[in-house]
Amino acid sequence: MTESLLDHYRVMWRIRLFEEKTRDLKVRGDVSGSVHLCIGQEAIAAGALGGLNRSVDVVFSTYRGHGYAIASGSDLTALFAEILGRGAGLNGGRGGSAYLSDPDNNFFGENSIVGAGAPHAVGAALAGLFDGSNRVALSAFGDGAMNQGAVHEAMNMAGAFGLPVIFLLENNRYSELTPITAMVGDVELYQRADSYGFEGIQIDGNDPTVVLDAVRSARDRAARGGGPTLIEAMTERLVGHYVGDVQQYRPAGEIDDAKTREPLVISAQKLLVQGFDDVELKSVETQERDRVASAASAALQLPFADPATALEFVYDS
Ligand SMILES: Cc1ncc(C[n+]2csc(CCOP(=O)(O)OP(=O)(O)O)c2C)c(N)n1
Ligand SMILES: [Mg+2]
Repeated sequence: MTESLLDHYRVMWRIRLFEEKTRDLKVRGDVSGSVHLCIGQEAIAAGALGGLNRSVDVVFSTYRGHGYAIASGSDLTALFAEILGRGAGLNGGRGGSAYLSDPDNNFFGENSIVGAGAPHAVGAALAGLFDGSNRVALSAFGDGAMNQGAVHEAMNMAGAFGLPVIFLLENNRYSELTPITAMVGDVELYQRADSYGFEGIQIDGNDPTVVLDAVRSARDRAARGGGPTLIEAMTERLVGHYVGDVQQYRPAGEIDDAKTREPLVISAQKLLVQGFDDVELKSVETQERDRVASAASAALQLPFADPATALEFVYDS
């Protein structure tokens, strides 16, 4: 269980350092395809997983989803190996950065098609009503995805059928290079839940405890037959949309300002108030740094996936 703030702090460092290492690997040319990092948004995945019933609930994320795999308990070496295209990767080197999945840990994966995870989550929740699992499905997606038809259809169906789904909106206020203010007439996105007939709330997505509490109560409601919830978690992306995005479109000072209230800063401040000291907090970071570094080194030693197997698992009708 990832429930105490110290647990969250550790998982958020693991995600942050994994992302920084992945960025380094991408920059030096070891990773094929585009890479979208969740630096600054770690509290959402870390907190959300703590609010679920991990033995039955299932999670769907976007291409910015390494944090969900890590918070779900995926093996770090297998994750790096997947991103590096190695045969021993989590998905045999076929998925890469944007299509990780780990069904053994109930992480049903990333998806590079904006908004495509939401109908999948609705399907998983609907199936759970028939297979006796009583699972709740969590679908995480961005503010830009709120304008996709698939997300509208998913929310409409979940509301109409009262399905056990948690729609977790990671609002970092940008869709690629476009601010949310340029894309919608009303930026209070959580209010859209009203029109689907279920509750919508807006929370601080940089505080893992707040995220955990919101997900846990949405989960309780869903499990009681109370239907879906839309949780709008406000956050900030501290890096570009993809590795290589130079971000000319961001106003001067915006990122520096965001760094004063980012998840690791907020949690460290709270832990100090709870009585932990700087040495204890630094040792969490150091342990996670060692863990991430050794996982990356181990993955880099592994052989690349065999191109001759590329068509395995591909459906041919
Ligand atoms: C259906 C579809 N349309 C467009 C794209 C191109 N695209 C990739 S990421 C992205 C931005 C999505 O923004 P948001 O939903 O806010 O998520 P964020 O990247 O901020 O996490 C877009 C438009 C895509 N991948 N899929
Ligand atoms: Mg966004």
